[in-house]
Amino acid sequence: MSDERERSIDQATVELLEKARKEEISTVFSRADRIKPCPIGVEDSCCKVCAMGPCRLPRSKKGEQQERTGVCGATIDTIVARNFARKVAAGTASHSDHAREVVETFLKTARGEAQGFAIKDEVKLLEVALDFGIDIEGKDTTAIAIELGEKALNEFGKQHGELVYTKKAPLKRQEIWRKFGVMPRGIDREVVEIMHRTHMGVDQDYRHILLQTTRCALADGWGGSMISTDLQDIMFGTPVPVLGSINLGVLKEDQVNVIVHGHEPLLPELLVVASRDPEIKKLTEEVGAKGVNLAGMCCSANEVLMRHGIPCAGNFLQQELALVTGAVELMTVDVQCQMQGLQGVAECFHTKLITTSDRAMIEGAVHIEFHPENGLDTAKKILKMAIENYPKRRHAVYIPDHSRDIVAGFSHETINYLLGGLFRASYRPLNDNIINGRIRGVAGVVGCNNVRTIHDFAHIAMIKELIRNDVLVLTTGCAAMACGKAGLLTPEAAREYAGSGLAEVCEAVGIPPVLHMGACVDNSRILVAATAMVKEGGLGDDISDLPAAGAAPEWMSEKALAIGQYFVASGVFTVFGTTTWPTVGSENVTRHLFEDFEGMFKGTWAYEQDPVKGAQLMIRHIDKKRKALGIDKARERVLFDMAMRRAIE
Ligand code: SF4
Ligand code: MSK
Repeated sequence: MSDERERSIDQATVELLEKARKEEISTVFSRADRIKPCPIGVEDSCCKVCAMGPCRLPRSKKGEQQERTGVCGATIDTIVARNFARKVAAGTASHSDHAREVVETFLKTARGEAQGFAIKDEVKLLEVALDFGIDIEGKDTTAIAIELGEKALNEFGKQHGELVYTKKAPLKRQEIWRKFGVMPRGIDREVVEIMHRTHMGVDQDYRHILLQTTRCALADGWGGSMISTDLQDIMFGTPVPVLGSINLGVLKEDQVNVIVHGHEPLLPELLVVASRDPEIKKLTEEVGAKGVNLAGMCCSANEVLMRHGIPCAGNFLQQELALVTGAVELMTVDVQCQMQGLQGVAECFHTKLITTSDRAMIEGAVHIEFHPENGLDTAKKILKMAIENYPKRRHAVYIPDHSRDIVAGFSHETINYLLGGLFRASYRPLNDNIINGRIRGVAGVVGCNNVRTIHDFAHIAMIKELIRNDVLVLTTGCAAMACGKAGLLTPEAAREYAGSGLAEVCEAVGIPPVLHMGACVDNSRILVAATAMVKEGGLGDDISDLPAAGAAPEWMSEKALAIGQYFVASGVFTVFGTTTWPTVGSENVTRHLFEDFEGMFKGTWAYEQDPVKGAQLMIRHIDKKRKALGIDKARERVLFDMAMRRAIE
């Protein structure tokens, strides 16, 4: 493997990569050295949808004209658009199937059939019930929750009409969606329709395919993801800022280490409860451990971090390395972003890998299925297994001494409250600070890690450039964790890294310049926050008018493409990074997404490998929007005298 220090900017990762190399343990990093990306696949110029192919249609290296059609006559534009559409469908399906599981558990909770779950946030229950048009007058919590659960479940199989949550978007945005025929009808229907349209010999006009791709992505952002976030908040509590810690140094040599990995916070919530059970504590003492140390990985980590302050062991590229410490007794995985390579690493140690979803098994792993009806019993069973495994550690443990304190859990509701105060919760102060220029704009920087680039580097380089230029950053997923490890998720980071205007506001309110808003499905919180800014007034009448931009500089998953597509369709300028953009095989498709979409949806894609240049593209876009709003002059006048400082305090 190439020098470990070139693979990550995170020292804990580098140290464990060195350990893995010395002990000849296969990881995603070593496998990436062995397997080079396919040059045709990388530009998606390959069609495999029928058995007359696969048809490979790479771009000519010398640029000469050549016929680029498959055996059936499908053009390269159709092929590339079909491939892109299928990726967005897979991403939408993933977020939305997660949401379905949440809704079904929510319904069981409301009916008293789920063990260990409860309706924790009744205020949010009422708010969401009203969004769904439920008459709450004279009904108790149980009745409202059951009705809400049934209506939410209906969103998946609905065949006609419009998804309920699309009504939350600014009116102008809804009109745009209707005008282009991309208003999502039902979540499952939009995914199924992509699979049909991209079957051999169906939809063969790339513009038409990309419209359905957009409708499907909107069913994710304003459907599956938003439902998931809201019902999780009602069941587990709407996040408020909590103190936590992050990085592999959160593992404890003298404790039973259990890592929750994946995306659905259902079992992880119960593991938190079970870990505090006296019986579990007693068993832990009996094996000579000082306690059960629950830690999170990937988006499950974000979920339990922001609701319980459970430490976060790391992000996507650190999942195998957590096991390389030799300190992990047990790791649970449910769905999404869990590498099959985990089992190979687990077998090098005493670690037990437990698959818990009926939709996902890994060969060699132990399967203990989670069902809400006996969820707490399952959680205890899993913890007991971990405790029994503690005395079986057979290697010297090496836990890198790297972890950081962070503040996480900024929901839309919290931002509203923190900036506006308990009795006048509103986005007014945020909008005012954007209008007066202290805050230049807002950026959502989200998404994964990708082993084809330096771990965490692009996230941090981009975000530092943004906050240095007074752009407030909202972050989720693995990007949020990268920020935590780099020390950007503390209020003190404002003074150290932010421009003077942003730092003034952050210090006055006591918030970090980068706000951790949760897991991948919680990108819906960013949509809600953007809509709240529009509704507050003074920054235009659509999301596309806001001085705002989005980015996923280290994306890797199909879910990231679905997220990007719904951000673009919601009017956001969205920059993706890493080594390539998946539609480069077709100039027409790429031009349509990168240029034509701006005219249609007032939001567009951009691709930039260099994260600092990517940040500068976002800042240019933000400045363009400030100019259009007529607030560009404000920034020039901002000089932070004492009177202004007092005014924001
Ligand atoms: Fe080739 Fe057409 Fe079949 Fe695709 S659908 S594999 S382009 S023949
Ligand atoms: S976990 S989708 S690697 S953000 Fe949501 Fe991280 Fe990307 Fe998975």
